[in-house]
Amino acid sequence: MNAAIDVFKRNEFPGSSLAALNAWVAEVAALTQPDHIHWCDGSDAENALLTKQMLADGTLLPLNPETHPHSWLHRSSPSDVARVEHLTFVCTAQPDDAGPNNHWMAPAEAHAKMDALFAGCMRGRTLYVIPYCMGPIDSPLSRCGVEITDSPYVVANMRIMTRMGAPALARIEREGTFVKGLHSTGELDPDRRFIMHFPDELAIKSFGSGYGGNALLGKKCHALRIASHQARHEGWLAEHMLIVGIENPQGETHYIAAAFPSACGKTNLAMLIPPEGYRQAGWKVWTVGDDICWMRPGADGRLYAINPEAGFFGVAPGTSDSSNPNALATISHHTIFTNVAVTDEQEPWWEGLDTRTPALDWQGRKYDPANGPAAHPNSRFTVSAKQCPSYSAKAEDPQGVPISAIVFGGRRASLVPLVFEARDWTHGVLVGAAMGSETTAAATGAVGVMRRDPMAMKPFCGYNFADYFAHWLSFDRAGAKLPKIFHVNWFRKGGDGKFLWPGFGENLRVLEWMIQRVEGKADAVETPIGHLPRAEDLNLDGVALSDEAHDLLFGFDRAGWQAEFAGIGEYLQEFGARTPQALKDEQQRIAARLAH
Ligand code: SAT
Ligand code: MN
Repeated sequence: MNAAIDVFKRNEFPGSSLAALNAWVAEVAALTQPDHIHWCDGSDAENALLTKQMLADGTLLPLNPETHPHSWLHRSSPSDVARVEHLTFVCTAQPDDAGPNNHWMAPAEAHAKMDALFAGCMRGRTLYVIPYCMGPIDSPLSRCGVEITDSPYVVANMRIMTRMGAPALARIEREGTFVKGLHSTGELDPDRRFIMHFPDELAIKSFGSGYGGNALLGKKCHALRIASHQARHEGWLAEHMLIVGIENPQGETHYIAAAFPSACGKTNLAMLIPPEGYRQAGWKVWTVGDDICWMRPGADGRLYAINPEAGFFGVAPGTSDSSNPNALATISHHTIFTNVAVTDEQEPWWEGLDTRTPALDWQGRKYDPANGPAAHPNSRFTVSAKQCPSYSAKAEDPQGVPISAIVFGGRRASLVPLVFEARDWTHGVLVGAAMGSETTAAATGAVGVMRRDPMAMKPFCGYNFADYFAHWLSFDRAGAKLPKIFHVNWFRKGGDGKFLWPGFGENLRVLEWMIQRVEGKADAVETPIGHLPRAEDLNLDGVALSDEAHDLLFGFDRAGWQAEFAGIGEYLQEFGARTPQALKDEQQRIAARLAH
């Protein structure tokens, strides 16, 4: 079939956005030479047909239809299991606009490199056109995009993760602009794999990977890297944050947005189940989002947030009935599992789920502990947010939810206490900019190495961090009613190398303290690094903490923080003269206070 013939979705008036879309699809088809072109409408019938096709060719494997109805397993290429930060580029005219936090390539060079890879790459394949909307379809905060891909697995995932299909296409037609994402799995060759972003053109080109963050272009590529660039110019924030609503026994709900690096428990915190005592007292937790948050100031000066995604692409290992029963309920049907193990009964399995021994590992080999974990440490589930028992009705509100508190956090085995509060917005921005965390399996490379990960955006900020910090600072202006900013560390370890804080549902105790601080009802101790609670300021009923845990979780180690602040000062220097003076001043003020 000649691809050029059926390229056109509809006859269009020249100059309309659908004309632009048609022209782009025609251009891509001419370059990539697909056998077929399919415009995705997002319907059930379309999804059923694609699923059938993927089951037939082995892209998807059936799971136990009794225990996991309409759920499938996908095994990726073993060399394609995580984001590839070293192959991810931001292509701005000036390298300084991408900043030292990004890999940079000149746009013309990047286009030439990518177009050479895309040339003819869809021969024998179908080109899918996926119109999608990030955010509720009728929200002024939402933004649309179109992903072109040759992967039906990507189509199936995008259908879960975004509002995909006909309504998105209608909005694109109305609005006139959309982000263009071009993706091909190519031959999945790690040496011919690149993820390129062109913020000035609102364009993405991704080749050689089928993995989530590299291939589901609505997610990190659009909703963070491109959106952060748009947000800077339009006065809003695109952040790597979960959004959770905490309802107190009086029925008042505070919404909290929290930034943690990948695989540090965002999904668990977003779906938290209150400890027994809290449940009995009437506390409830509502999930708005688990990974990405778009926020903008409302007419009342508060920040209003939407979750641009429609589903969860969550880490499977560690998800269990005790760590996250809501997630387990969510993924009990209509779920795509990627790189998990399976039991004899064809049920999906991963480390930490239960005590069964799996039959096959994530590569489909007979399970042998000598080969390492049965499920890949970055194995994932893709599932609609609507299946989550704690999904908030407000998640679909076009106006978004008002944010009372922003939380930053990382994996820090030492030094960093359980929680502290920033004195004001500028201090809070420094707390976010100085965030550090030990690396996880969500990206290729060494695991467990401490690195600076400002606002958990190191892999995702589409422009120079110095400008990003300045953008954050700019929200502190007349009339603003900004959230309080906190820092948490669920991962502090004791002398025996074990975690000191029980985490999971118990984290609500820390969130309650934050809410009380927002309401002006809780005490704290003033230290150079911010306001720390004493143990007695938190409700710790029913939590057994050792003396060591008390000391380390609620303590302030002046000498340790002196060294930390020296490191933060050096880190800010990396951004040179572009670093906002207000941030440098704040760092120096605290360093000086720490010195005596
Ligand atoms: O791979 S994703 O970017 O989609 C998930 C993550 O690392 O946060
Ligand atoms: Mn993430």
